[in-house]
Amino acid sequence: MIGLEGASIGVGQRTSESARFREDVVRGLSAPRKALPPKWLYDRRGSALFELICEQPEYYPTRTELGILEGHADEIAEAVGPGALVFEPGAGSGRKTALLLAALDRPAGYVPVDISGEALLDGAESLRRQFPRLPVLPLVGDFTGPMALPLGELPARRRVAFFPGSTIGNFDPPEAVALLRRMARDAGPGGALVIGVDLAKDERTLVRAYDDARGVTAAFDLNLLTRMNRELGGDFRLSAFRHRAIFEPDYSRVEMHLESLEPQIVTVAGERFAFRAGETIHTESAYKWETRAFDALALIAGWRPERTWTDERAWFAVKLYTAAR
Ligand code: AVJ
Repeated sequence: MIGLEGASIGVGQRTSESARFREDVVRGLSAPRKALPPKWLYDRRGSALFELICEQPEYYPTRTELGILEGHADEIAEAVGPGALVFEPGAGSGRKTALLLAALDRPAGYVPVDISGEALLDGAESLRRQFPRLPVLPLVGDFTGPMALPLGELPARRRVAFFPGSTIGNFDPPEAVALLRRMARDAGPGGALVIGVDLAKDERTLVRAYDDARGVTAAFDLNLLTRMNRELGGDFRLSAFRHRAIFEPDYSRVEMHLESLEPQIVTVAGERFAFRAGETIHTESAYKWETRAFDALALIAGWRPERTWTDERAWFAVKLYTAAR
């Protein structure tokens, strides 16, 4: 249980977050192709840098999705129906959620879930101020792992998973299916899913979105080295690495990498790891879906496609699914 000043509920997890971080780092840096799960990018500073990324001119997803949610809030609310309990795995600042909650007819409650306790509580606080009569129950925990959401405690006409931001794009398809399936189980019979999905588009636009001119995304990526130094006694020199974003057409995904600029040995988590010059740590994938391909993925996970809302360039989609019995 990770309770924060009694303001949130922890979701029983066997190992502490720091032990999980250590495990992931040792496993990820020992692999022939070094990689780390992207969730570790989001410590307090990482979450703040991500908010700043969302304001960069090159990072179109946030702006585009907000536009879709604003432009179609009434239709989305109509399709979701009255008395819905909204739960949000990986809840962020709450701006998108506020748009949805404001449009919904008498929502039964809101349950944000996030690994970053501070960011979660800030977001929950802001929503409580905006919707003083709405029950808001933040849960600190890693939604990518097994966790029991106490949703049964809040009676509702319907449970709705809200998963905006194209966070689903950070998961390889098998993991994405597993995650969507878990959301279907949590939403239960008659449940719904409102999900933001970033769509495939030209490579230049995609790569620039993950390598902005001001270097905010680079700082966000490199912050993972700072975090390993601080939390796992690492000795990464930030000047010996650089951020890179590449598009992998075979996987239709953008990849973020931290590239070692020289041959070097780094100590972290009490172990030594050798890097060749040019060797990278793969820190994140962001899949860019075709809307029909994503529907097929969702179907495998137990979700039937109902509606798709998109922008005029068809760069981003907000999609509504209902639980397929
Ligand atoms: C929060 C997962 C949507 O993949 O676009 C932004 C994270 N990483 N820039 C994304 C991110 C680099 C972002 N998501």
